[in-house]
Amino acid sequence: SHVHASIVQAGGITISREDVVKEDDPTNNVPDSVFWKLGLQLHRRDDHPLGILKNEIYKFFEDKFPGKYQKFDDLSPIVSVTSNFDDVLVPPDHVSRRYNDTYYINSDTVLRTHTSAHQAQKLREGCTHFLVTGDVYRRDSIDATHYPVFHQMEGFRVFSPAEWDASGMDGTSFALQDLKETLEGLAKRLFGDVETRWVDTYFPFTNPSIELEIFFQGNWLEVLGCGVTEPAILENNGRAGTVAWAFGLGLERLAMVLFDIPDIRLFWSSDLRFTSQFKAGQLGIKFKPFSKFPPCYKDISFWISDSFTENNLCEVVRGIAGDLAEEVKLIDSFTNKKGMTSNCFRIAYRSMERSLTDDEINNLQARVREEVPGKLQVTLR
Ligand code: FA5
Ligand code: MG
Repeated sequence: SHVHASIVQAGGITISREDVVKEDDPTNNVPDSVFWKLGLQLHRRDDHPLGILKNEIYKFFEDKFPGKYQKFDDLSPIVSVTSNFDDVLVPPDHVSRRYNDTYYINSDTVLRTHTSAHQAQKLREGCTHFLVTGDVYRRDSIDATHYPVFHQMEGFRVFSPAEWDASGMDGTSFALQDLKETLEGLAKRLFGDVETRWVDTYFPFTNPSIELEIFFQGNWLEVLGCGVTEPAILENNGRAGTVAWAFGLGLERLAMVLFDIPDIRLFWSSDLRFTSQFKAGQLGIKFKPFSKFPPCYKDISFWISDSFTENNLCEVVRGIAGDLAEEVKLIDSFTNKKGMTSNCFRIAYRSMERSLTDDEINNLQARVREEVPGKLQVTLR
């Protein structure tokens, strides 16, 4: 149903479908549906919730440190494995590198899985204070808060020894304190008086590493990861002897809270009932859902093989149903006496914009049943 020519513009370059989707290349796992997202750059639309949020965060840093932070929001999402993983010290055997989790164009090139992919390059270019915003890509499950494409903003700040010496603190404690203050200030600016908490975590590229959670509608929601940059990253990229902090925040997560957006698929909607509710520069808007259309559930059961993964199933379902697939959920699993394991998945089909017909859903489910055995090496029951 695509009427455009098969090229997109992103990161100041023209990307053609042939460069990104290679169905007969086993080192490539990018589906057509993901290629079409490459040039959309939702974060660069001033009247889109993600663009409104990005601009507000820019303003926070501009007010606090006028002219200090360099801002980048048009770097190509196609990056080397080196930039995405090695440069930020992700170990060679780390799970995030697997074909099951990352979109590979070939064995050396990926769709960035986080904006941290640009840290080393920006340091080498001499940047010391910068914000990098962009679309990021991950193979993942399907539900209201997960989508294979989402958006992050990376923040990075380098301190020279003179800055922490004067405080009487060591460099790491000084950077950590500044990082926390900065991000608590940002949360206050975006949400007013909210309850926040810091949770210890692990990232290969920071130590210590922490996550910020916001108490929202009765739950703690993780909105960003951050920490004090591993010295090796600074040493390898021309900044030996300095200390830095870095953060990566999830724009959809923050925007869902800010604007009351209930489903992550809505960010991609071109339905005027969605897009017309947001205005450039206006943060106080609450999204009014148009009537919620009923979901339709279809189950599929099959005997799995060792190579089966839920992410691969989700990719097949997305490839066929696109954004009509709301959720894919394992509802039953058992192993028989012969050691064969059967899984039953429940697929929820629902449009955000209209009612689906029985025919339409039956047709989608029939295509899922047709493609699943061949693509996933499983046997339907
Ligand atoms: C990272 O991606 C790190 N690069 C963040 C970072 C940068 C840490 C710099 C330290 C220094 P993580 O995978 O947790 O971390 O993602 C960061 C944020 O992106 C999350 O807190 C969340 O807000 C958002 N996020 C992660 N996965 C998803 C998803 N599937 N859908 C929507 N938002 C997501
Ligand atoms: Mg996390």
